[in-house]
Amino acid sequence: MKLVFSIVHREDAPILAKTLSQEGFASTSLPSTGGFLNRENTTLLVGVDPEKLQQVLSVIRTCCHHRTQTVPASTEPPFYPPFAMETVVGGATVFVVDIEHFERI
Ligand code: 2BA
Repeated sequence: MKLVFSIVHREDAPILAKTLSQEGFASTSLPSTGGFLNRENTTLLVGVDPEKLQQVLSVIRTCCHHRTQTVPASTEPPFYPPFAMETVVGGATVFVVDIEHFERI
């Protein structure tokens, strides 16, 4: 089994979870926060058989979109620039790991 961690925009998370469910995939949504922008996002966990991994990735590609977000200006080093600027966020940041053991108890 594989475990897909997918960090997505909050606005994309509900339709992603719904579409995954409609296609027969279970998922768990966790509230999360990006370390750079310090904005809330959502991390979806999806346990999936290896042969269905590409189907899950395809759903993520379909449901998650790029957005341009403003990085606020700050005088506090080292994180933000001294002037506001824009950065592109998403569609999704995806990590796939091998699961050694899985069971439902
Ligand atoms: P944030 O950390 O808030 O990052 C939001 C966006 O800011 C990133 O979009 C990227 O375009 C930009 N960014 C991030 N760190 C930067 C830096 N040090 N300098 C300049 N620009 C920077 P995405 O790459 O699409 O990432 C979206 C969210 O996915 C991230 O939100 C974070 O929550 C997660 N993420 C991305 N890469 C990750 C990684 N290697 N490990 C863990 N989480 C990650």
